[in-house]
Amino acid sequence: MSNQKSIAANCRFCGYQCALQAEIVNGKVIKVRPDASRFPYDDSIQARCRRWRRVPEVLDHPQRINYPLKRVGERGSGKWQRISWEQALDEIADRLQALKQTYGPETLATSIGGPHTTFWPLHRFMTLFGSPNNMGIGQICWNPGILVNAMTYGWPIDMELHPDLTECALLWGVNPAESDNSLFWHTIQEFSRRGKPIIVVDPRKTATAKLATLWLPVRPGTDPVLALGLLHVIIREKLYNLNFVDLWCHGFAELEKHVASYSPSYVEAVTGVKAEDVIKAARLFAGKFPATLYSGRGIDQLGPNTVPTHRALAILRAVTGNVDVPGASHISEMPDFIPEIDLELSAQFPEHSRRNNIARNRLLLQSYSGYERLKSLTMKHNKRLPMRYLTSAHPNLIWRAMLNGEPYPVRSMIVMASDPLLTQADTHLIYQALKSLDLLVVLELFKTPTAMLADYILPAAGVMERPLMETKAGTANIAYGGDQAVEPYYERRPDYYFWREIGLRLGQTKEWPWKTYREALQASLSPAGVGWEDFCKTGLYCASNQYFKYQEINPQSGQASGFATASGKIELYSNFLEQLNADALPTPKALPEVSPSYPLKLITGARFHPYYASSYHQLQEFRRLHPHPWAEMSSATAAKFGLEDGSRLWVETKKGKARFVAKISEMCDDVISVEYGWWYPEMEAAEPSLGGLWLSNANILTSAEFESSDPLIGTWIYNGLSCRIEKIQ
Ligand SMILES: Nc1nc2c(c(=O)[nH]1)N[C@H]1C(S)=C(S)[C@@H](COP(=O)(O)OP(=O)(O)OC[C@H]3O[C@@H](n4cnc5c(=O)[nH]c(N)nc54)[C@H](O)[C@@H]3O)O[C@H]1N2
Ligand SMILES: Nc1nc2c(c(=O)[nH]1)N[C@H]1C(S)=C(S)[C@@H](COP(=O)(O)OP(=O)(O)OC[C@H]3O[C@@H](n4cnc5c(=O)[nH]c(N)nc54)[C@H](O)[C@@H]3O)O[C@H]1N2
Ligand code: SF4
Ligand SMILES: [Mo]
Repeated sequence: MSNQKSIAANCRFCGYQCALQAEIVNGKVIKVRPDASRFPYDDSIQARCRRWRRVPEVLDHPQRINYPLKRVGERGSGKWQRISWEQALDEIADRLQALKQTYGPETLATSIGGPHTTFWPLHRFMTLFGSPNNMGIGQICWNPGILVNAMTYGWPIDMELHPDLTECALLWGVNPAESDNSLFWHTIQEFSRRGKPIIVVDPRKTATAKLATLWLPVRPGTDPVLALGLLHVIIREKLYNLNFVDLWCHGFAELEKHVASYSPSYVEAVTGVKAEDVIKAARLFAGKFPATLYSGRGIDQLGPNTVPTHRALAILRAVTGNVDVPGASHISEMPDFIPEIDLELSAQFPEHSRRNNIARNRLLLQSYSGYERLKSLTMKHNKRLPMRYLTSAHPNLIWRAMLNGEPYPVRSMIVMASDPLLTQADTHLIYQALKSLDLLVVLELFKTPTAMLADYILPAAGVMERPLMETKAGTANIAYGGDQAVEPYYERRPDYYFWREIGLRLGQTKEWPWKTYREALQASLSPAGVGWEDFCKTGLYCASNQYFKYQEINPQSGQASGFATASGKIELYSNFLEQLNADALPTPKALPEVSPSYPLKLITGARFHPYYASSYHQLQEFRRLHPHPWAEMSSATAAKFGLEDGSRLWVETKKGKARFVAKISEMCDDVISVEYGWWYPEMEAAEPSLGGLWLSNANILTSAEFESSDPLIGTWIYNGLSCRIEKIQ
């Protein structure tokens, strides 16, 4: 007799984690449907989403990895032997121990990517192992906004968009129509239906921009100039919030002087946005209250221009009084549950290991010293940011250390839920680096191009097979998630299992008290006074947002608590940056030159459905819906190069070339926007093909050279590179 039941669980094919009911027969999910009884649920979101229906298919996809695999042939030859978890863990632990003895703990690096799984077990392991070389995408995703807002406001802020409360929305380099087809996008549509003004800053007229009252087609990478132009108009026309600026902002006079030269006509010349639109946008944004300002990866990936852009946007919110105001933003709180920083055991990370960071403290902010400086501010309000992600190593230095042993040899890497060959910059460099390793371990759902080069591939438990608890890395008092629906299929295990087992084998005996991932999550939630089962029932733990907290009187000092900065105010003029010998006011940096041989500007990586970075290319329905890697361009640009919709073309930069299919879109002229994450899982899972890695992979075109990255965070350029194109006959 079949054993049938229905279990509450969540989708995790994007960060929204929609509530589902899973129908289980004999331990396998045969069907899922939306579950209206739990958070987050929205039938109109699920009606439009193509991903959740594919849960049963992904769970038992023929290409899933089900057992630990050990390489038996040459690296990359595609020859594998199935082994037991015990054997895999014992062998990996032995090899890590031997490498550590020879080279020191820094010889182990790790790689993470988007938030597909919980990072803190990896970070906890690395802390205890003694290596500072956890590496990810922090420099170009999340960290710039977190670090800049923390130094400007004393803590990161969460943006708000309420159709009732908010009066204007400025969306800067963010395209939720493709990247967040859930609540945020839904709210923007509602906002637009109500006739409220939306301003979108994006070189492409995206589906989000199509809803806008005003679309500002900025030339890639010129954003700080545009933002300073808006500030110029707002200050010149006295549209700022005088009272708030007087009481709560530091350095207005310096700012006023600083933006004086960013006249609308100058801004037009640099950014391509018409002077009259610069004025219109400034008046619209400053003329409505409350107004919200969201930004996305469009500005996180501008190399040295990312920090000045974030700073200018932080200032734009401040001078218009849109900080800690319902409908605009709130300064978030530390969680009631155990924060990420404690789960990482960062307090135990020894000083000598910190000093051994691979950048040798050359980064001013994304470094242990930068972190400590920032912590001395946030601690004024008793708050601590997560440490490991905000100090994560610069990938370019890791790849180089693998190849040349400088500043020390990095001989091994553990890759979890990421695919560096497709999603990190400079594929050729990464390929050489991975090939040179003594030990490469990959925890994966699928045999990705990176996994194809591994010594061991370990089968990870994915959606429905493990519990979920998402937490904004401990920067806010919110957790959402739910339980697993089934035991992992075959011999898959949650990532947590791997880190704990390796940790135990390497002597980390006291620090892994929780046997299962569920127990670990339960323990981390317990200070909030919520049991795991209650949490799973609702799918959400959060406290209500508080506003105008800076006005609250601190009982000890008898004074308003203000902002956790050196001046106690929002720092328009940044004392923090001044102390680091960096620009105290946002100052645009030179853009990569447009040369006659590379006359076009390149965007690599604007999001598109139904894929998610390098994921889901195995699903035939998705491939039918979206069969080609597009290179978008305006009709004028296409005409210049004899291209039309569907033409095949090479896109080439100084780093290399890759092929795409032309798609004519409304966007800035002389700009090419290529999709990223493309590979072909149906092609051979071995060298030389590596699943079609070398065909249409956008990161063949990019580079993250440390020396030309931003000196504070290490941000490199994905948007605004110089390129050329050529029709494939
Ligand atoms: N050129 C360019 N490059 C970019 C970007 C860009 O805009 N342009 N964007 C960058 C950004 S913001 C990000 S976040 C990264 C994303 O980069 P990645 O995170 O590397 O890419 P994904 O395809 O999202 O996920 C990688 C792998 O995670 C696996 N996976 C999913 N769930 C689990 C799990 O629970 N456990 C384990 N072990 N594996 C799992 C999937 O099978 C998939 O192969 O790309 C970055 N790279
Ligand atoms: N479908 C899908 N959804 C995803 C992902 C995915 O891979 N696929 N990835 C997830 C991840 S990891 C992240 S970080 C988020 C990112 O979410 P978003 O930030 O919304 O994503 P992007 O599409 O990378 O960037 C937004 C916009 O920036 C624009 N842009 C490019 N260059 C510039 C520039 O120089 N200036 C300005 N102002 N804009 C520019 C692009 O045209 C694009 O429309 O999405 C998440 N959601
Ligand atoms: S929006 Fe779609 S992909 Fe994202 S969690 Fe919900 S159902 Fe899954
Ligand atoms: Mo990301």
